[in-house]
Amino acid sequence: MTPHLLVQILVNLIGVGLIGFIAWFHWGPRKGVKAASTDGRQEVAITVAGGYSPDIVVVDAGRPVRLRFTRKETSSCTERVVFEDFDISRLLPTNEEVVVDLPALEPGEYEFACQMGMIRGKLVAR
Ligand SMILES: [Cu+2]
Repeated sequence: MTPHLLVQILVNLIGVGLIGFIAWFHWGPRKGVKAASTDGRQEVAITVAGGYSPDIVVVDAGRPVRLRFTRKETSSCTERVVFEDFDISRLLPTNEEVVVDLPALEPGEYEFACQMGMIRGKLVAR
């Protein structure tokens, strides 16, 4: 085996590894972010910029939830966040924190999205 061939094999292996990493990064299992607890209420801050970050929020079922949205962009796409399950629709002015309080949740998944439903996130209550 010539050193040249060895380098080629190495380069190919790195390439395959990178592809694997990218696939895992985009499509691999996502755990979501657990809401922090402060005196009985669970809170999580969500940044809105081309998407919701985090876009999966894990909360305890049976306790009220407070979400703090801050939209860091001016794109009209995300100017509203809609929680269909709760009949909640809030305007998110750029760089202003908007608090969304939700009642204690039954275990399950609750989606939120921009008004056109293009950008999505979800609450997972356990
Ligand atoms: Cu949108």
